[in-house]
Amino acid sequence: MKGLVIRNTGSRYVVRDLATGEECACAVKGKFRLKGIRTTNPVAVGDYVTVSVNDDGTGYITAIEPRKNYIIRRASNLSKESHILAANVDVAVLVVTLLHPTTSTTFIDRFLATAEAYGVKALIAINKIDLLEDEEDRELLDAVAYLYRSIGYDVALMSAETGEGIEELRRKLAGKICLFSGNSGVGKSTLINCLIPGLDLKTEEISDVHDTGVHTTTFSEMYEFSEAGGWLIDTPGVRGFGTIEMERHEVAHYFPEIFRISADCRYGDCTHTHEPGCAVRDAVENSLISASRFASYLSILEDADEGKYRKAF
Ligand SMILES: Nc1nc2c(ncn2[C@@H]2O[C@H](COP(=O)(O)OP(=O)(O)OP(=O)(O)O)[C@@H](O)[C@H]2O)c(=O)[nH]1
Ligand SMILES: [Mg+2]
Ligand SMILES: [Zn+2]
Repeated sequence: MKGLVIRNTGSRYVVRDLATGEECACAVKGKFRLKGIRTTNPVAVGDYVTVSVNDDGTGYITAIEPRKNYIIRRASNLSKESHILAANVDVAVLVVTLLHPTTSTTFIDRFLATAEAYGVKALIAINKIDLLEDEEDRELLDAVAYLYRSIGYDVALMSAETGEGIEELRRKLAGKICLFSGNSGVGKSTLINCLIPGLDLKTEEISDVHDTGVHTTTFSEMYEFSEAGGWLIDTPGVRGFGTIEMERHEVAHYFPEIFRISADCRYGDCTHTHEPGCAVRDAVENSLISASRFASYLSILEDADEGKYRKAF
């Protein structure tokens, strides 16, 4: 049977038969590995697979179709193991909130850099705008939206609570396979419930004490969004976003605005940290590149250094 992996819990997978629409509980048979990367899950939600069905209706995944793309997250910066969030994604929707909880710019930038590295289009979905009542909060919203739009990212503003911006989001995602990712409590499952009436995914109020989500969604699952082939993938909230190992000189490639300006650096292999004649650091000083973006760039560069350190000792 040929099917689509729609759910992944630990080493168990649910595969939807593409011909009949029936679901089959599967395990993986044999070894599937991504070249050079250790992953916690060899098969991911969004994979097209071949299943050998047993007499009792369960099955074994025996082959994976070549992936159009996939997006990977390291469990933490020090972890060697990576987790494939999803495969064959058209849009990676990063759900962020400015308040309750507050998504850090480092988190946003690490996610965007990873999407760039894998060639996956990203959409920044700023949710819970109903909570931004003060003028100061509204100004912050404008500034964040302006920053990422000026780099070239698509930014959508919305409130799952009031419904504002939901129809626009629906239009942007129509007919596409969409991965929803972000910190716990930003409203990923709530948004998917808004977009697919009747779905009723579990959602939970964030913690008053910590002002963070309580990790309500515990596994990845994709839900049919429209008959035109649209799917929405809900995933568990993540704390940090460990990027995959990148070479030092590669990191700037995944920050489009830094990459564009780096053409004017004196040295072709400039890392924009200490070299003379660095156009990027000039641009940061003159506020042509945002200080928060540059800080995120440096934080990923540090990870790259750590990798080298580990390898050398
Ligand atoms: N005020 C307001 N609250 C919202 C909005 N969207 C979601 N919430 C609330 O935020 C809380 C967390 O929402 P969830 O959908 O469970 O968040 P999640 O991102 O799926 O969290 P995890 O599954 O833990 O990763 C719930 O109490 C929602 O009702 C919004 O636009 N405005
Ligand atoms: Mg959830
Ligand atoms: Zn430079």
